[in-house]
Amino acid sequence: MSIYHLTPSIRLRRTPFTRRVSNAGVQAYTVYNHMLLASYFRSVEEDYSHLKRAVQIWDVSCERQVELYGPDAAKLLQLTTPRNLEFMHNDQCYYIPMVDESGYMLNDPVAIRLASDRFWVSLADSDMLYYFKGLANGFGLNVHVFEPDISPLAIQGPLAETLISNVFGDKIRTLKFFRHRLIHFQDKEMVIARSGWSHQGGFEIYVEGSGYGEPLWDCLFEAGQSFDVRAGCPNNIERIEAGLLSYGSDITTADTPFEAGLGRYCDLGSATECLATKALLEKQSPNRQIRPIEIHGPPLSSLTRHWPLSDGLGNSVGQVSSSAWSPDLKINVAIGMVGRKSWKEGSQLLVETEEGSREAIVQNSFWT
Ligand code: THG
Repeated sequence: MSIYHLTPSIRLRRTPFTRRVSNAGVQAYTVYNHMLLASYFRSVEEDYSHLKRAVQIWDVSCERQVELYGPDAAKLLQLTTPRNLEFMHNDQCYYIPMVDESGYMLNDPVAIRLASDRFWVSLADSDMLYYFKGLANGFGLNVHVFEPDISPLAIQGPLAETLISNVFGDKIRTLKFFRHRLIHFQDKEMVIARSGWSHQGGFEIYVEGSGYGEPLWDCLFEAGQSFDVRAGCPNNIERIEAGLLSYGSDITTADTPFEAGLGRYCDLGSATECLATKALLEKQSPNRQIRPIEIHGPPLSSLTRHWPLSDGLGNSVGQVSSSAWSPDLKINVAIGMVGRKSWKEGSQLLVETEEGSREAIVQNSFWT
């Protein structure tokens, strides 16, 4: 891939942590929700090993929030997702497939319920603010839809809980996965959730405004010194091992939640208010689905276009959308969309990479 330089402008929004990320030695960025997101600090491999043994602080401000606030907030959100929100608690987060009226994926955000009439939708990489505004207006709903000034900061890694309890007290250890509560930092209340885009454990703090970004960052680094805390970012190797899907890469508007392997988040019997429920009833047995794939041979470089998958007879059976060399597993781990005839565990396929043809084996489950 060529190296490009970025021309700064107001459109390329800063975050409350931009200066700290830059001083921490970020080496490459990707673009996410029209913002910069660090993609590695030392190397993807070094960041990976560190993430799996210590604790990292991630500026994930690009996980933009859409706030839905008002009597029809829950109704509006339910229009967009086949996951039943009826029994969601006010301290709960849900990973939700978000779909259009035909059941095609528009986003796969984390929804945070703050009150019975108030949600944040913590977006993956697509512009859902306008979609929500359109639906709210079209349906004449009584709800405010806007982008609040919230910048998530993730604390991820096996030592994340130790670090967070050192700063905010031992009680935080009782916070359950995908639950949130309020913490106090200086004179400010902040929402903290046990969540994050890794399988190493950790938290996300939803930082409001820009005034507390650097003090909070500095406080976490001071407290984490003895745990070898480092600046980090979502790690492509770790997230493929964990099977965390990336919207825009592994899932697009061409896919249904069932094809994306997110059928467990579809409650078609109860989420009847979702615009796509009827359409999805017809799409429950897809002809292709996301699969973990091991690619044989030496480390492959990152993919810059889809890698076609074929069976032994030369028939096209799908494509690989993400791939990385796993230093721990010593294999190339990958995510692909695979046709029904070829998707069973152990299925031997051929993948066409930039570095030639390789043998690829469909796995039963992701690696963590
Ligand atoms: N945190 C927050 N916002 C986000 C992300 C996040 N927005 C963008 C992106 N990540 C959205 N995508 C995902 C994908 C997977 C998960 C979270 C967000 C995730 N999945 C759990 C898993 O697969 O193990 C399961 C969650 C569940 O079952 O409820 O965590 O990371 N704020």
